[in-house]
Formats: sequence, structure tokens, C-alpha cells
Amino acid sequence: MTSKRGALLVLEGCDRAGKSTQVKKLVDALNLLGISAEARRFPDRTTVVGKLIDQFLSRNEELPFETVHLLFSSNRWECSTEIIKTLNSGITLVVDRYAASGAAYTAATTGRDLFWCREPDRGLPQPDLVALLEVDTKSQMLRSDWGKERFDCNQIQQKVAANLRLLMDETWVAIDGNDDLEKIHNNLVTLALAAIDRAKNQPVKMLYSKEPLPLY
Ligand code: DGP
Repeated sequence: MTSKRGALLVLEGCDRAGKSTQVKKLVDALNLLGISAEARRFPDRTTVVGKLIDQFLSRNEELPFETVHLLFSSNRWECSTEIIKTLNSGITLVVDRYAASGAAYTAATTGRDLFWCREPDRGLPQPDLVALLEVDTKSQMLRSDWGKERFDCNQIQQKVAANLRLLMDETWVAIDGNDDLEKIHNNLVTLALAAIDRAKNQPVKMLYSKEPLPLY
């Protein structure tokens, strides 16, 4: 490990919570402050696994939701070595969705418990910060492209929102996504700088490696 690694910063939330906009703004702001930062997103639809996920999401491929759950997790695993290398080279990563989306969406769509849903992601690089952007259902539906993909439905989104709340631990911060864009951004910059400072002299940890698990 280098003495100053980058931090793994994750933005989570339901569909159309404003994550992508905030990821881009945060990366730009960090780079302007002289902190090397790059954006990532999951699912990464450019990989072989990601292409299959894309087919499923656009309803061109039918697969059991449990199978898809493992594909989403594989998609994170296939990027995990590169993520660790990048962090250890001193670059901070700002990631649009990560393992919590995996657990929250599968629990919402299959009824399987969060404990089961978290398992495939155990051992992935652990985020140093998870910022949960929470928006009310009305403003979510007003955002562009609503209803186009498989999980763009009110009932699923409400369950996802509740599941994300249940997944919160000490690395998470909930943010009101209905707030003004710049206010959210400034809040995220402050949180990111603190997380980068905390992470810089620590090794990258493994996700869900502590016992007992915080959910039960
Ligand atoms: P996005 O590209 O962020 O719009 O995500 C595409 C959709 O896939 C969105 O409805 C959220 C869902 N999703 C993202 N990650 C996962 C995951 O790991 N598991 C499941 N089941 N769904 C996910």
C-alpha cells in the first residue's frame, strides 16, 4: 500500500435520485482542489457481464432475478482488482451505485432477505463513505426517462428506499436529495474531504467482513 491511498466514495439511492449529476460534480470539484479523483458506475455496462445486465434491464433478456443478482455482483467483482490498484495508487474513486444497490434491489424484487442478498459481495473493497441520496417519490417520477427500464416502478422503488435505509452503517450518511443541487454538492464535498483524510493512511478494507453483521 502507498502511504496515501485514495478513498472509495459511493453514492447510493433509488433511480433518478440525482446520483450521476452529483458524482460528476464531486469528481470535478475534487480535481479542482488538487485531489486526483475519477468516476466509476455500476452496473458497468461495457463489460461482457455488463452487456448481459443491460439486456436484462432493457427487457431484451429474461432471466431469474436471483441469476441477475449474481451477475450484478460479478460485475463488481470483475472490477475489484482495478479498483484496489487505483485506490492504492492514490486516486480517489467516486462510484455511482455499488454493493448496497445489489442487496436493496434484489431484496425488493425477490422478497429474499438482505442477509442473503449481501453475501455475493462479501469481500469486495469496502467503501470509505456511502452517501445515500433520498428523494420523494413525486420528484423521482418527474425526472427524465422515468419508466423506461425494468425497475422504474413506484412499488419497487419504495421497497428499495426502505432497504437502503436498513443497510446503513457507520460508513453511511443520508442526504436529502430534494434539496438544492448546489447545497447537496457542497455537503458531499465536505463529507468526501473528511473521508479522504480518514482513509489516506489505512489499507482498503473488505466489505461485510466484520462479525456480527450489523443487520441482525
Ligand atoms: P443505473 O444504471 O444506475 O440506472 O442502474 C440500472 C438499474 O439497475 C437501476 O434500476 C438500479 C438497478 N441496479 C443497480 N445495481 C443493481 C444491483 O446490483 N442489483 C440489482 N438487482 N439491481 C441493480
